[in-house]
Amino acid sequence: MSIPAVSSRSDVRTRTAIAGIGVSIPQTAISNDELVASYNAWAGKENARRAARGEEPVRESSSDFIQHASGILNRHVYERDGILDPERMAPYIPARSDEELSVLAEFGLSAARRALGDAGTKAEDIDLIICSNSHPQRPYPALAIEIQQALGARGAAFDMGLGCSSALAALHVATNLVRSGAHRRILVVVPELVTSHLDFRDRQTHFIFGDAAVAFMVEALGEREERAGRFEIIGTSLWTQFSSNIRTNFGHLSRLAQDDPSVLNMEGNLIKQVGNKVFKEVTVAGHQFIVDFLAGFDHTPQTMRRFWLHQANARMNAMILKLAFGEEVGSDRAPMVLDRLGNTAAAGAVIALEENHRDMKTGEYGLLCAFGAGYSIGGALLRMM
Ligand code: CO8
Repeated sequence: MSIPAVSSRSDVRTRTAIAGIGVSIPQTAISNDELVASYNAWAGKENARRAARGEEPVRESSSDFIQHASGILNRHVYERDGILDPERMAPYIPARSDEELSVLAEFGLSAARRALGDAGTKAEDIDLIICSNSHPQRPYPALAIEIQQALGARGAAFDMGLGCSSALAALHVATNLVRSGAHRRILVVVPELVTSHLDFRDRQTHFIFGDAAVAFMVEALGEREERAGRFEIIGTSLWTQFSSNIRTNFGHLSRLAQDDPSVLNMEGNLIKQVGNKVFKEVTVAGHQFIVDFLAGFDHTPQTMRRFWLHQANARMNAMILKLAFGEEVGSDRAPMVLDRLGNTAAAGAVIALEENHRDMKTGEYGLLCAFGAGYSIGGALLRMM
């Protein structure tokens, strides 16, 4: 896998800052033991059916494996009962009418309002909203426009996405739109209801994901303006290379591939991955991206006070940092939220940032970096003002 030189510093025009961050985590949670018990109950019934047909049985899942392989102990979910019901193995989220606020708009708004509060900004002062996530609710109307209307923001709004790098991709776009002078204040909203798209009957992936929404405000800074406790965005970058190792095929064409296009069969249309290949490839690509990206700003991993990395797998992050640093890096330098929240897709790195920055001193640097399907990697170099 080749990682071409990442874009380095551009001609700095308008300076930019992350003016506020909001996080919304559902209250209900599922432990590894609960998840494994429901999977194994389903597997028991499934294997009785398979035995009757002379088919290979599915293997049981285990909490020990999950904890050892991923570092995940628990995940928070939008709706828990349906997931744990071996007859259903999916959250139950009732349909809403077109007149009601849609589920993902509501979820995103809960984080957006917190980001506005944190930034001390009124909705009418936002001039662009970008909704960016790995599991969008629908193609149109854009969820961002629904959020814009619910907040009472002016200007425009649009949706975009780049797998688990969606928040970083939107930060890259927003930063450069503010830098160029096209917009002054952009709200990025990232609602990740990943359990809606997860196959809880797939032993490889059933334990990985949780739900969370985040939002953050990207704002123009004056030429010499410093805002204590906020981050200046020094630079951002994206890298992509096509891979089907993490993939979902769900889309409008899914129904047409079936004999009866009026009934949607989700078989083959949920999240799937070749986990061990992804693991190997992201460790190489991730550490190289980090080293090259920072070098573009005359920085090294050693000059970073903190790393807020994508929260997919604790072992994976440890390995990426060991390759980048040449030594083990502790949790103070690279905090994890994955143990209690699971992989919350594009929200994870931003949650790590929100929870772990208040002790940073003026002038210290940190790297926000996400890895995702695509493959994709996004990075942002931040300086505490
Ligand atoms: N319970 C018990 N045993 C299990 C289970 C389970 N639930 N699942 C698998 N096993 C068994 C397997 O059957 C196998 O046993 P055997 O050798 O007897 O056949 C053994 O465990 C090992 O299987 P794997 O090799 O599949 O397991 P891993 O050690 O690789 O762990 C993980 C699986 C945790 C999924 C791991 O591969 C992983 O985390 N991979 C990284 C991918 C990832 O993080 N995915 C998350 C979603 S994608 C994402 O967030 C971004 C990824 C970044 C991509 C960007 C690239 C540049």
